[in-house]
Amino acid sequence: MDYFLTEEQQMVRDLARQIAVEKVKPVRAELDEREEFPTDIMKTIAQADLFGLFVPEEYGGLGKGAMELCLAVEELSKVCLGVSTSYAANALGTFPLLLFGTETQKRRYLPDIASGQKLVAFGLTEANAGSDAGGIQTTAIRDGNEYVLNGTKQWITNGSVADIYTIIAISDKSRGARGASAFVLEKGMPGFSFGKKEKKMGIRASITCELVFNDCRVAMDNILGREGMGFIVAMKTLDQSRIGVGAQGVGLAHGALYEALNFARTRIQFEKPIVSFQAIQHMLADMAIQVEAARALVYSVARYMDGGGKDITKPSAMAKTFATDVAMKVTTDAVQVMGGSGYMRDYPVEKMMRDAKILQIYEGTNQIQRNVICQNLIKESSRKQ
Ligand code: COS
Repeated sequence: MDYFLTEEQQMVRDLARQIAVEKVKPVRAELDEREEFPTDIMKTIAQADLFGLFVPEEYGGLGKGAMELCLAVEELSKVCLGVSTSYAANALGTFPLLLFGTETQKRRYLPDIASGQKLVAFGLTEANAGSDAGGIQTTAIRDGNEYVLNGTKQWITNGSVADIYTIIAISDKSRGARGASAFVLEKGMPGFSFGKKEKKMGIRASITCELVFNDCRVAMDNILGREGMGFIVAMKTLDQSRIGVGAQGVGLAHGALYEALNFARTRIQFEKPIVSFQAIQHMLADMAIQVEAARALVYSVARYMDGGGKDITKPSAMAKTFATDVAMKVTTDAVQVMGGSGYMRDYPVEKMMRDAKILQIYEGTNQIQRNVICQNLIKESSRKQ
């Protein structure tokens, strides 16, 4: 398939592909085994300017859009979802600044993000606020010209390795989710520390940990948007970032398909390569159809977003849901095609299958995405009548 990428988009894709193949592939199994954050790979990505892809030029970035970010994420995901998560979480953490930051906040934080000198993390989830994002209990109580933060954020990607954090906390308890506000924080602020580091099923080259706030004082200047806008900041951030999760699904599924295909061409059973058996051929054909369908949807939504498409909530939820369900199915089928070998750690598909599961969970479970999609369908149809 030719998706008619521009010359610049092809360059972004080729650069990310080169990093994935030359730097990530040789160490992915070791990073997974040791649950190690890919510090050196992040430096290589920074040198290639890929952290600046989604940052406007006036703040030191390359000023590109969702399509370019998806291409970079897809290439990294073909090889290692843990590395691609460590990279893509920066975009998630940066969107609140891009969408709601003041000029001063943007000038202060974005150049270091664009250069990759500082990593970013987004803190919304808590022990009692996962799918029910409005149920957050971390508080940000106004005291003079400051807010005092107390509470714990859970399962935060890039927690502890990031320098900049965009955090959602409740500043007015009486208003529930509508009393939430968003803040930008920095590592090292008094009262801000890191808690439990999680041990995960997959994406083990990505760090996930708690953020703990204990009377952490944050200046009023660090609020993003206005007081009370925190829930909207979070929802609009997720609208932007979910397409990147879709791109992760496309890349991961593509990677698993080609691992299975290459294996099937050389594995001999009944004196023939197993790829000559129709049972295997049909599985591979179905995997290829799903990968291409997911890619077509993700690219078309990314182009809609870059073209100034107004309501991105439903399309980005659709792309995330479809592509990540495809990733789970295709990685599972890749293990099946490869049989006993697929189940062993000597081959990468068992890791790919473990990695795929998180895509159906993070940045909103696929059940929540379906709720969002249908609520928007209902809204649209009532508008048309
Ligand atoms: N853009 C702008 N505004 C939005 C919005 C969006 N995408 N989604 C919701 N809102 C607004 C609503 O319009 C509503 O505004 P009003 O108060 O003016 O009516 C407000 O936000 C509350 O919306 P809603 O009533 O739909 O909120 P719910 O508490 O029912 O929850 C879901 C909505 C479930 C969709 C939300 O909690 C969610 O996205 N959950 C998943 C969270 C998630 O992705 N977690 C992953 C952690 S980050 S890795």
